[in-house]
Amino acid sequence: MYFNEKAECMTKEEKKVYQSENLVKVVSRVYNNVPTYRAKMDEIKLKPSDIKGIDDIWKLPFTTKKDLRDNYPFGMFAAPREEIVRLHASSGTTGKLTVAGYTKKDIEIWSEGCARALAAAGAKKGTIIHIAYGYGLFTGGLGMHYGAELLGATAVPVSGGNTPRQIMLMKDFGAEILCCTPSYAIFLADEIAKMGLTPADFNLKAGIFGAEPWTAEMRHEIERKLNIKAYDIYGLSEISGPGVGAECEYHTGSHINDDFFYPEIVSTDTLKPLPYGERGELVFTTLLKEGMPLIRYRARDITALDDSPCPCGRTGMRIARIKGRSDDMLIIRGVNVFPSQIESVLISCDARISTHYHITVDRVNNLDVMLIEVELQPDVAFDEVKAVESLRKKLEGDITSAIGVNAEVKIVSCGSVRRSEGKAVRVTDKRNFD
Ligand code: DLL
Repeated sequence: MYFNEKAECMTKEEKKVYQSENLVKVVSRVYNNVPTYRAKMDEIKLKPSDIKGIDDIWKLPFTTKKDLRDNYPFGMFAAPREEIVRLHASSGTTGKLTVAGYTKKDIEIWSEGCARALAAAGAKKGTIIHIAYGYGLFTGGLGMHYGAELLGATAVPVSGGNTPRQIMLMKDFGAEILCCTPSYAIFLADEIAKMGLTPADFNLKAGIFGAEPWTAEMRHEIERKLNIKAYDIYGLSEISGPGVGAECEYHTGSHINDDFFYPEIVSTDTLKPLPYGERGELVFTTLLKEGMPLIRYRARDITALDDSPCPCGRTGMRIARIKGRSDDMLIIRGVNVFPSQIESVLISCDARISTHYHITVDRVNNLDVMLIEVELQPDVAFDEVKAVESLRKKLEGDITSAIGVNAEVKIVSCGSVRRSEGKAVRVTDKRNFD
């Protein structure tokens, strides 16, 4: 089922014209309103009038998270401050967050992306949508919420946490579609089983899962345990949030809403565009956004593009399941975490703590767990058990409040964190997303 058949099934020719017209507009918008873009374009002597259509997109400079950080908080906005009706934010590489600002029209576009995803998973007017993505600065909850309302469905804004209450509400309200991270879906399914309930006690038909990488095996596990159809949804806050792309019933990859967000794949080495089918880094240009339009934003997600026809009739270019990232960002229980954020906490927490640390991420009982092993400074006595224990507790607390995810901290003796001769290897990720 489509939300907007005309847009979702535009012919390739129609789409090219539409994308070209909007690219020309957005380039002139950022050139005239965002000093960073003007400087980047002036530097390579590129004028907005050099961009005549979508085929010229490769001429434009890239945008990175660093640009957003350097312009924190509002320097990338291309609309007057008072036109911004919403702010969201996700983790940055340092203590500062990556900010996104939306005008009313941006919220409409984003909501439509989410409404398209919901409709593709079978939602329609009145469908009860249980939204267990977090509400707040994270885009998951509010994105799906606005999408559900735009569709005329019934949104249940449960947000994250309190699993027994989630299960009770899903059952009592007769939720038909579940929206949450795939790892939380498995956790929910296991808790449901522990409570002695079965899928027959629920009215669930489908789930829309994203915000973190997941595998075909996880899909099968969710589908089997909850007796639903599981759909992938992709997105990132810088570009809008969930609904940048989503799967249809054929599960042939996520259809990107490429009338809103133009995707490219570039080589991680040369940054040159790669042909369809080749794996590289995903790059997006927002074609319609007003608040914070981004040109050739490096999403850092590794995937490939597929423009072959899909039996569903949608013409949105598809991306293969995300296999990894070209930076060191980890996604732990749906929360983006950079090792550099953890390092900042270690440095600021207590002078007795060194910066020799190692992070191990694993999945235990279908939930992500993070262990941080850290050494004390060489001149600090390790044998005062009480002092070490209180330091450990303080670190755990500081990490939770800084990154929003619990970690187990282990204070280890000096020299026990493996040293590297080249770049320090800070992270071991034992989860397997292949
Ligand atoms: O995770 C938006 C979102 C919310 C998407 C709910 C889907 C559902 P950020 O917090 O900015 O935004 O994180 C964006 O998460 O660059 C990917 O690395 C990862 N990611 C998002 N969706 C998927 C997915 C939201 N379906 C970052 N598969 C992205 C794999 C995903 N990775």
